[in-house]
Amino acid sequence: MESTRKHLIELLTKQEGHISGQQLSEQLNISRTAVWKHMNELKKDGYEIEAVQRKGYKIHGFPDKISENTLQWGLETRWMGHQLYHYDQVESTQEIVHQMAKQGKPHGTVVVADEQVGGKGRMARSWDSPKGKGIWMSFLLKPDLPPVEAPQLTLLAATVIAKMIDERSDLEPQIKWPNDVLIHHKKVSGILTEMQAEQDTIQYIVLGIGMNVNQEEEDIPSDIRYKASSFKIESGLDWNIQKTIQHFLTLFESSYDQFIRDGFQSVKEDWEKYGYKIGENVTISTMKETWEATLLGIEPDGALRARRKTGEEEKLYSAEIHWGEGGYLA
Ligand code: BTX
Repeated sequence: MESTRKHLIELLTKQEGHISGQQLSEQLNISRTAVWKHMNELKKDGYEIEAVQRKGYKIHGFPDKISENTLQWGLETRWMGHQLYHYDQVESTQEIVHQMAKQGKPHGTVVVADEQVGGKGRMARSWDSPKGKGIWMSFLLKPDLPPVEAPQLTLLAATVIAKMIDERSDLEPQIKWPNDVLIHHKKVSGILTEMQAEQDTIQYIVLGIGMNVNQEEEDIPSDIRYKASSFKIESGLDWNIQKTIQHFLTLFESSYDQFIRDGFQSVKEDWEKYGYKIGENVTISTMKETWEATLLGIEPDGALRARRKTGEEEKLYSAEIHWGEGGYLA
């Protein structure tokens, strides 16, 4: 959001009574006409602002509606979401962030949409993203890491989502390797990490997060209802989407900074706290074979560690895991 508008909301919020156009114009160092124009923009975003002649302006209500303004107001991050864009409807927030990366937008740029009509999952799968019901968001990251370490960011994002759900509710989120967040065995969130790299350097990463927040049972497509759910269905409560996004961005920023500073170890510990079916038996399919295994955890580099019936331990970077009873196959 434009910093003037952010400052304007701050001034209106701090003021007990009315604040005059003159005072605002002086404090913001803009003309009174500019103050008036900003007020109109805020009203369009759903802020309830009263204007009384000779007294000035007073704020009565904050919008429910998500917008760049409402998302940035109260967002206390150092870099995450300082450039933040909101759209009512898009094909996919991933594509928008890819374009932004090419235009040279900075690390931490965030794009949020109310609805996606071409939401993408991994391997050309689709991601259902109904209007106003969830968080459909992608962001641009420019980490100074070798490309082989990029998948660790997917695990990091999953950990942050699980932590956020844990902090905001009584739910017990779990992470299904590598990238699904589950509640009561059902998928409530998915992550799509796309990378542009050149030999040994990551040019940029577009990290896409889908969170099913306020869908009711009937909002979930019937063919995936058996394996997909939402925070609302599982908690019985309506979630504030704006606050949930802000909470996520704040947690993500601090976990990301810690990861860049200290390496994957901190992520690994958190991940294992939420790891789904760790210690349990599953069936694993790789390109070569299908075998019975016990999931052991993740490796210091984020690979999945599993033990064969024969006792041999394996490190997996990509595999289909058949989760058996109570679980499902992506
Ligand atoms: P995935 O390939 O792990 O999961 C996709 C599969 O999950 C689908 O084939 C379907 O079975 C199921 N599915 C589809 N929609 C949903 C849903 N809303 N909830 C639960 N299960 C579903 C996961 O891919 C990665 C998803 C990333 C989505 C974000 S949203 C913002 C960004 N923009 C975009 O286009 N994608 C990302």
